[in-house]
Amino acid sequence: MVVGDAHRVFLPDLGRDRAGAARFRGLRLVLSNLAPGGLSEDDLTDLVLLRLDAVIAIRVGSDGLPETVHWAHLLPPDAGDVWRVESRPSVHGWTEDWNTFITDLEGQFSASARLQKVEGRQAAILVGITLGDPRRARRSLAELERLADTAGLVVLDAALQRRRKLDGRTCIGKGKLQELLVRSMHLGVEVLVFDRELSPSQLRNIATLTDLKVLDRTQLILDIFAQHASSREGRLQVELAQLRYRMPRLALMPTAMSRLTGGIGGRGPGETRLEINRRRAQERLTRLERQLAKLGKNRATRRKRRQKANLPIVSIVGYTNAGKSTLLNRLTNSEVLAENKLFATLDPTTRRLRFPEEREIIITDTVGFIEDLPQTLVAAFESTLEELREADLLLHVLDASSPHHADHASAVFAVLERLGLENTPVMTIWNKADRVEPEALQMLLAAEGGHAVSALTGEGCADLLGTIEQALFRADLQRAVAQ
Ligand SMILES: Nc1nc2c(ncn2[C@@H]2O[C@H](COP(=O)(O)OP(=O)(O)OP(=O)(O)O)[C@@H](O)[C@H]2O)c(=O)[nH]1
Ligand SMILES: [Mg+2]
Repeated sequence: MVVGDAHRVFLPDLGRDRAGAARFRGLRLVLSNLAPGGLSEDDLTDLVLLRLDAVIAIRVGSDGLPETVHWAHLLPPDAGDVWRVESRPSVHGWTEDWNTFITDLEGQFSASARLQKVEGRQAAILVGITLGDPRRARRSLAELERLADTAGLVVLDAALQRRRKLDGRTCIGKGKLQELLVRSMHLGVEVLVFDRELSPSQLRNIATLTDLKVLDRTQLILDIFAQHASSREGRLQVELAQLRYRMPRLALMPTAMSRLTGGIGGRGPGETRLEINRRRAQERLTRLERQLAKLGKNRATRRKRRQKANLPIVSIVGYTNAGKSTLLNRLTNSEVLAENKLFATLDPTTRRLRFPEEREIIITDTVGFIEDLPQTLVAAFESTLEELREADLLLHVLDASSPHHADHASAVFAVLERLGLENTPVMTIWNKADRVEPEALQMLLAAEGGHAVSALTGEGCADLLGTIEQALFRADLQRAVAQ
């Protein structure tokens, strides 16, 4: 029982009982309505956001006696509408069996949710919000789907909202949020994934309003990194990035942390304890930074040794999934893990490559780049990426078969610039040539320059080696002449 005034009632926190994806709360909200008219906008919002069985407003006349009744309940997926509002002239003579009615309705919700269910994987809806170019937003959303899939989610729907400005509290508007919640009930979805980084308070507000697990693009990428990190340094780096992401959010999520942690978005490499409190988090952060600084020193020592050996260094860079590891394998006859997954490679791999005439070079493969690579990750991976500074030549691998290669290239150049590598020579490699029509490939090469190869079939790779050798040792020759 809650008492409000003629304008509004504040409902208490209803707890999280029964908050299964396709279930109602098991609560009906019965209001005495002093104002004329039926259900208000707020009443319908409560119906959706609180997943109430029904909202029932009984109009109270000036004599204090009950008059007309309006009530609303949610509708199953194929109904075409989100809710139905009904009314009758009086509370008396009401014979419907509410329990049967709600059980039936819930049955229809969970039947449609079950249809979509994939065993052992959490279902998600993707949410894109764009202020500008909807094409870019759609492409980014498609990429988010691949990220979600790599992280182990099943994507059942995606929504893109175009707005003039972001809603400070929840990023998207309240109406859209309601729509998403009903959709998630219809589909049995437990996770919303936002295609941008949410501020700590936005994250909290959306999670509190919807009772769904809320992830953003950054968390998803961090999660994939956490799953793929295998070296000690890589694991520490990911943990550092995760902690830096979570620290400002921990303060705002004292009780709701359970929704932030656990499952996807909450997996950490190694021994990360995600339920740690803020003080412990700060201690852990300091320790991680110290450990990483030490490992960074070792790395620098190794690098010096390599420099002493005076071997030229070639680093392979490029967008994630462009085929960098496959190319390294092809060029050096080795077997670095290459997979049709985003961020399959996290730890840099170094191989020696011997040309005829006893010329030797070092060739390294690194973590792939992506648009909007989270700042916390770039910072945490600094020592790994620092290796790129030693490179005499960068091989920029592009997926020639991707319709988005131009955008991928700009994302890669943006990261290279951020790392201060704009002066290192770059050789453009158009990979996956086997998947492109020869004429299209010719046009691409004529317009953009570079070398076409297929790391998979080996086509063009021998030529590429020759070009690399020339580029490196001709430079050597020039240096010798200059001295
Ligand atoms: N058709 C075709 N597929 C290729 C080629 N090169 C790589 N692939 C495939 O593309 C996918 C990604 O290859 P990887 O070598 O793992 O790509 P990567 O750039 O190292 O990716 P990350 O480490 O995840 O950033 C794999 O499924 C490869 O088999 C190619 O030349 N042709
Ligand atoms: Mg790789």
